[in-house]
Amino acid sequence: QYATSAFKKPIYITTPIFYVNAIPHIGHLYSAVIADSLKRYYELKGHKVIFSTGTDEHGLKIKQSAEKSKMNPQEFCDQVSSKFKELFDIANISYTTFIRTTEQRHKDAVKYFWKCLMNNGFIYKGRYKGWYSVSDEAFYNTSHVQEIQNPDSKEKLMIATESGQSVEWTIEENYKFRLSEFQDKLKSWLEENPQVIMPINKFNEVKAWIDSGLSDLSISRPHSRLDWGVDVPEDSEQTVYVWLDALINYLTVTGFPWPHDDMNGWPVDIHVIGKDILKFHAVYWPAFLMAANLPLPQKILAHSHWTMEKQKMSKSRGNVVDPIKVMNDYGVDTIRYYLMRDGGIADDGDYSDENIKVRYRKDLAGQLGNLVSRSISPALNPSSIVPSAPKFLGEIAEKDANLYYKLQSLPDLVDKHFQNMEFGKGLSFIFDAIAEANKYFTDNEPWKLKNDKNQKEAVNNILFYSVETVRISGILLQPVMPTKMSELLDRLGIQKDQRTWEYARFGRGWDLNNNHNRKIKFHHDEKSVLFPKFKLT
Ligand code: ME8
Repeated sequence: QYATSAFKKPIYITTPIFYVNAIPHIGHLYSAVIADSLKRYYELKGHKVIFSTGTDEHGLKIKQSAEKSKMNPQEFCDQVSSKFKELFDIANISYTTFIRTTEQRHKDAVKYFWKCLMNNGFIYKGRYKGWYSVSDEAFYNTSHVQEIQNPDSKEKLMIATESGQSVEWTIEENYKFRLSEFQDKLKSWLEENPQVIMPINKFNEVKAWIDSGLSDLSISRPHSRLDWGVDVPEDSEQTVYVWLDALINYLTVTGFPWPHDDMNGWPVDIHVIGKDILKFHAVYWPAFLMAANLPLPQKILAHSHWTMEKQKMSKSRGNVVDPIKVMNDYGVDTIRYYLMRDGGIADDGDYSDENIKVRYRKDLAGQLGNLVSRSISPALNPSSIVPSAPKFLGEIAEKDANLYYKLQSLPDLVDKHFQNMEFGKGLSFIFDAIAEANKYFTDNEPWKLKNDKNQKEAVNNILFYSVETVRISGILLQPVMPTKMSELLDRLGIQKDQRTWEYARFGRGWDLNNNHNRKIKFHHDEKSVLFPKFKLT
């Protein structure tokens, strides 16, 4: 029913579009780094990729934030949106589109989509009586709110149980979407696509929501309450609900409504989102798309959150990490690596400066950096030429076997874990191989053999295995650490067109038959060490 077309469509990856009510923090960067790493990974595997990110600029929350800053909403949005762009540029987030919901092309797409839902009979005028949270921009049933004592005063306060945000009692006329009609269709969608929501604990949550029953959803708000948004077509008394508006960004990016048959990359292959917005993406969004007769996303990756000393990061607690500052302190690729290695996919990850330092000291400088220095060390290899490849095409010597088999299986292993969105695990296999190569180097003691002419081949063999580990790891780590790995592969003299995933296979990088090896261009002075020991001691 929702089959994709036969031609090879580009892979389409998205991040959430971020609210501009506050400046970006490390959690926002996390979603973007996951999506960017996936984008680069698919590119290395030869796909064309559309990668969108951007900012969510409508709604009461934004309007109120602008008022607090004494700015007009558009100027306020321009200012904060540019902060996200700046962050993503610094972090090397290689988006192909940065979408803002205040752009005209987006407003047009929202209106068109609304008309599709209307024409297909899924919208009616109704009345909403219930709770609304401005902070979540979400409607809540009475069964999803609770009364608490305000910690700052003695007053009672109503909050949404799920998010802990305050809610207010709301009675208003608005348009409703017939969500209740989609319960069975959503159920079969999940049954037929058991991998569509990852990880599995999030899939189960969605299933439970759907099983517990779905009521119709308000999808507009009276203009008198909300005027910062897109007008409902043919009814300027109503403004489109900010979540419907926001979700449509994913269509806008592809040029929806498509003027030709070509859907321009639609549907989305991977929506990267945080667990806080799972219901919007995995229940409401597929239902909206079904109602508009459009193909559904192939995968929704709902990652967990970063906490700080096990506490939720929040501005009021003052435990929010400034991503630009930490990239300044530790380096862009260090932070990208840390986020991907230790970030929570199924369970929350606890952010700690100490752990960043340990990752840097042990993995990046201690293992990878060390292996690079050893492999290209002028002391062992004064010619700076990649040593002759060993005759591994025949029999593998016993002392080489461990490392050889590790390297040989590494690309597929990493591939498997990236496909399963287990980035931390994928990365751990790469660093296991690097650690194995360091151990191999130490055990074989090439520095003891280097002056013995009869041992030249043995030394070359050790150096070859070390360089080959660096080359393979360098290729596989590119999605996560693009700048550092580009520098690393430059040092090894690996041509740009030989850095794709298929070149990560053992022995692929060198012209083995000709014995014609590449010149390593390296500068082995302290200043150009890949992961210098500086400041992090
Ligand atoms: O929800 N840890 O925008 P938003 C990890 N505009 N990721 C986190 C995080 C944390 N502590 N905090 C936030 C919105 N995130 C809507 C989205 S999409 C059509 C509209 C990430 O600015 C995570 O991806 O509140 C979360 O889903 C997103 O930021 C929420 O960003």
